[in-house]
Amino acid sequence: MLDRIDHVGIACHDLATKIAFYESVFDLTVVSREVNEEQGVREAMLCVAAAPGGASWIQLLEPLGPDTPVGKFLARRGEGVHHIGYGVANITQALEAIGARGVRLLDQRPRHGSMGASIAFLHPADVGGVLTELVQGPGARPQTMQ
Ligand code: V0V
Ligand code: CO
Repeated sequence: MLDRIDHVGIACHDLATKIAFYESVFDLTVVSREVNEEQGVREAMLCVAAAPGGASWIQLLEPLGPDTPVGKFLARRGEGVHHIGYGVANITQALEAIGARGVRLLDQRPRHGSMGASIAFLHPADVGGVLTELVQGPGARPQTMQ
């Protein structure tokens, strides 16, 4: 059901500072920058590798305010890994199957995600404390490093 690790989301206080860190220390490149009002984030995607199954990304997340998922996370835990996003072929089918197995769905239906993807979150308390995101990428999503 889970095809690959699409991205790892990392919460940070200042996006520009964190981008500069990942670029200078790891030679990564920002592929996309977006503000997602619905999710309460300003985010950047940095391409890690173009493996045969598709690229993966580091998603740097800065909150748009304190009363957002990432804002609350930063206040409670500080900077660090916020979620794991898994690539799925059919997000609607995956949600239905996972929900039927007793995991609470934070999103009953897919929402708009980075670079045109469809995304949906699973409750971390039902996944061993890991906020888990399902990602169905559109054909247009870049699969190579740029
Ligand atoms: C909160 N908790 C987490 C967590 N955030 N546990 C693991 N990982 C996280 N990231 C735990 C927290 O420690 C508490 O556990 C409990 O959940 C309630 O925390 P809270 O601060 O009161 O927060 P809530 O309940 O208001 O909201 C928590 C959830 C919320 C997970 C429900 O953050 C949410 O709906 N997240 C999904 C949307 C999201 O994260 N969007 C930003 C990324 P204890 O202390 O009770 O045990 S957007 C994105 O990834 C995009 C756009 C993309 O990929 O394209
Ligand atoms: Co994400």
